[in-house]
Amino acid sequence: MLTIYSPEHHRHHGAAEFYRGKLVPCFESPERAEQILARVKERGLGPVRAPDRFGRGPLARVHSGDYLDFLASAWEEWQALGETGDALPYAWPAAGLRRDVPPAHIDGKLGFYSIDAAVPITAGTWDAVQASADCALTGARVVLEGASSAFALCRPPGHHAGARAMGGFCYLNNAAIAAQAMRDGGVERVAILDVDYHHGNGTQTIFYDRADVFFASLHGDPAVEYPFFLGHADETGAGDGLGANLNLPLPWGTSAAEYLAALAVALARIAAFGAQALVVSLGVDTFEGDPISHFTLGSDDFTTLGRRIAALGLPTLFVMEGGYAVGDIGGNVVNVLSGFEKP
Ligand code: Q9C
Ligand code: ZN
Repeated sequence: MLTIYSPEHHRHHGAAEFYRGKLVPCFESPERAEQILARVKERGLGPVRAPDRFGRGPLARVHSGDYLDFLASAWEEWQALGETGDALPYAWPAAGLRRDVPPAHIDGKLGFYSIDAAVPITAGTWDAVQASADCALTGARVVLEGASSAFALCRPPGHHAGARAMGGFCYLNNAAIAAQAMRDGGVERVAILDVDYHHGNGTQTIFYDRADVFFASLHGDPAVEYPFFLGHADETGAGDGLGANLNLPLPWGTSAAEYLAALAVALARIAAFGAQALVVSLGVDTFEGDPISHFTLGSDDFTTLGRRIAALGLPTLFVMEGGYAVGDIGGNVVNVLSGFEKP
């Protein structure tokens, strides 16, 4: 399987995120991508190439223009304040506040365009997130051209980013951008399977009222888990998209057997939808050793996960999302991908 990787990800390196009353070191680190790349090479998954550049066009198919403008200019505006650390939001237009008047000050913009304070913006963040999206778009192109699969080694991740909001370590929604590129490339029905531990709130929201992109997600129950405010089982889509959204929230402590049973439900629905291509939001933070998550999958279970996904028989693009057990992340990711290739 081809891996698409860009070293530009190093240019995004947040120092800290706000968590439980203090600033803590970012869990989402450059080391994550390096560990995955090292295991891809060590285990001979296949060739590794750099992404093509796609520019703003395909990003604007998913994200609003004002949001892209914000991301492009945020660091410069932040620096004009004379700050030396990372930009981080601290005030949000939550219930009862106005969303119809975009703020002019960068402090206001940071909150207006985010859902939490786990999204530091550094000097190279915009370049890194564009390169990450380019990895996903290159993967989509390769699959459109006939490859049976590809792995976009995206960093930063994307599935918490909405059409006009960053959050949860995510800035551009790589999986959504890739799925939309497949649609624009002529694939009539695309499915997105999100196996990251956290609900893919951004992806769900982007496609919620559409019948052409099916979204299925297995994740920690939002009653007790980030992102808390989306991902419940009764969210089934709206308008034309009614029935094209499937959430399978699972409790803390979910075992591999319970997880794979839920996966079978998601895969059956994707098959029934009649998907012609699949995008997998591949998070391995379902791992038993993950420092911020509460499922108990072992490393071998990721091989089974890959095999079960392969049984759909669809052209498949894997897009890297979360996973924070840095010592095990690479092995777990390559287990999924090699399980997919050798069912
Ligand atoms: N500091 C992804 O896996 N904060 N994002 C959780 C731990 C947000 C996870 C608290 C977690 C976001 C792509
Ligand atoms: Zn996650």
